[in-house]
Amino acid sequence: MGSLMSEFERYTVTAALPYANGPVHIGHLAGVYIPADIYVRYLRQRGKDVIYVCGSDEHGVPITIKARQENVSPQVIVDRYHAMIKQSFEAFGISFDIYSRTTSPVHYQTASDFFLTLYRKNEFIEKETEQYYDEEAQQFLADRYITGTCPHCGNERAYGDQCEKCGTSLNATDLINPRSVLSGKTPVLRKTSHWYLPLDKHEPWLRQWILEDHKEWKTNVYGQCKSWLDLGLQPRAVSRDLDWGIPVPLENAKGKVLYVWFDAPIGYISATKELTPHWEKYWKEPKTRLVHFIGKDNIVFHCIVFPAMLKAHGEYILPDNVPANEFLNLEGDKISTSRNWAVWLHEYLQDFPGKEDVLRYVLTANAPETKDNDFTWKDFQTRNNSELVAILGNFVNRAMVLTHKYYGGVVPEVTHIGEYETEIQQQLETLKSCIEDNIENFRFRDALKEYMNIARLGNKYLADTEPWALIKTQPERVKTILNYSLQLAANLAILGEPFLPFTCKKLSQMLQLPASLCWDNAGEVNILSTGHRLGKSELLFEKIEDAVIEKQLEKLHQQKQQSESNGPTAAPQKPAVSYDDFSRMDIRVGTITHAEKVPKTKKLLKLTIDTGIDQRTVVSGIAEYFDPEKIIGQQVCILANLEPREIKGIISHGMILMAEDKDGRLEFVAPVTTVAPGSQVK
Ligand code: B3M
Ligand code: ZN
Repeated sequence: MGSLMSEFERYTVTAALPYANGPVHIGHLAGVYIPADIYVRYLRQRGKDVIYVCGSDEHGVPITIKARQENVSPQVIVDRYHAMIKQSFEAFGISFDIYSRTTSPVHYQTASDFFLTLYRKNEFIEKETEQYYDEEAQQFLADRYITGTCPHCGNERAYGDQCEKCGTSLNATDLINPRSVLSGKTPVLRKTSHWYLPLDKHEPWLRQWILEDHKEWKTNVYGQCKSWLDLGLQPRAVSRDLDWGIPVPLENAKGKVLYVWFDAPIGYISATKELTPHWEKYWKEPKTRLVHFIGKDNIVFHCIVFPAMLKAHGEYILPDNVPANEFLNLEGDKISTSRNWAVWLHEYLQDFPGKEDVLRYVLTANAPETKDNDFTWKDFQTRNNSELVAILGNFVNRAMVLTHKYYGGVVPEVTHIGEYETEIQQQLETLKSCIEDNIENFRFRDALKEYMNIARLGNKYLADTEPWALIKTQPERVKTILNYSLQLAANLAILGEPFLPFTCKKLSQMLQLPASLCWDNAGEVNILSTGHRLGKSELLFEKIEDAVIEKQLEKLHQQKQQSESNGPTAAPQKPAVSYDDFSRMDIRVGTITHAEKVPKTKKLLKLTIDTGIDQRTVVSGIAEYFDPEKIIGQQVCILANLEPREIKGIISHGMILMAEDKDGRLEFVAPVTTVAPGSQVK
């Protein structure tokens, strides 16, 4: 056993609280919930006192934005997605001891009390700043409620916290032409006052605690903390002007709620309170190991802000480790909810019933532990077919089937222990301790690899000794071979439980293993006693065909296309014009009578238009979209009284009106049925 483990008497394991503003996808599972689940299942198997807590994060702007989009209250949104997320996790065997939510009364109480404790201890500073306020909607605007032009790239739809086009992170006051998402009006700056956690004050001990005392943290985590600390910490506001959240529990705080990142991590504590009356020992005793599993975008909150809150409070332990993962991509592209580029768990469960472990396996084998990683359906298929089916499933199946065939399903005796058997015993011990070491150090991919090596060892043993050939000539030897093979299968059932809980349960039933067996029984070749009767043999995995994979790929691309055509495709409205402005424009229907490419240009066509008043020449930038021959006779709308311009030596007399989508594709604007040339557009 690793020395790490023995220091601690109990474990509090948390997994990041997902926002209840949408369903969960494979990125969530791979980054946070599966690794935490493996760790916790392992600890339980080792008889440790461990709790695994999680719940839905139900406050914050992501929720209110979703609610606005659907025109329902935030409560409707969180109720819907909380139920959905909880169900998906359960179905994948994520074995939380409690899955709570931050709208629970216990959490309201816990978070308010936490705030009050810090307030009374003078751990906050109060500061007045100017923030954007929507006078029509009569409320302060969260960053996501302000759009405007990005000062860096000119994108007209940048948000108050970030421009998604060029990726720059912004302050709302950086935006050119800011507009409120609520009313479309220009917001005004108004004074508002908030409570801040002075992180700068905590910097010295944070530096020591992270950079000196926790050099063992994962490099990505340690590195991010170091750059934050090196930049110098600033006070951070812990309240917001919003109408959705936990009210700031002070008299003079009307309209103010706790900032979502203040209340959410306290959710871990509230969930523990809901779970057990003995919650305090999981949060206050130094012999408890607190471990936060999160994604990389949450590192600063869990390594710097929350620890500062815990320290300021004074009664709590600090996290001993924060094994954050990087991101999982999908088919070479970032997973994105808004672009619907994701494999949603509730859909996977429908499309692949009974294959929960296959996804657990693939996401662990390919986990983004040290760098961003890619999930592809092809890899999913290969790992299923050539690893789960061909290695693990195949080995177990051969051991079971042969035992049923030769010995009526009863474990045969060991007749003689040869060199090969001794070797197997030794390798098994080594592999088991490698699995332990890897799990204890949060290297779950490697742990899974070592686990699969046990099945590889078994396959090799059978292939090398060929019991099906020996049964005629050396029947006594075959008894030993199958006994050892079954012992390996039993080891697979125990040691694989953290990774593949459903499969291992099935395997345990096939082997009729007593429920009392646990981790410490593994690593040995005496789990099954001679004469023990096996259960029925079944296949653990089945092959996944190409057609199934193609269907998923198709679905993925369709999903994305659909979201693109539903998505916000229109450019924002231009400033108002008067009717007079409009009526000065002479727009009429004309017919193209002649068209040719303008030499030495890519985009330009020279058109002759019958406008009903004359035949005139117009140069138009549509050559990339239209073939000159094919547009003769096409009716178009033309702005006839646009001042003539010279383009590439040709006088262009008017402008053809085109419809242009957000990707720059062009289409003629024309009457639905043919009208007389010269008809006016009003
Ligand atoms: N809900 C952010 C996220 O899903 C947030 C995590 C809270 S953990 C206390 O990325
Ligand atoms: Zn930009």
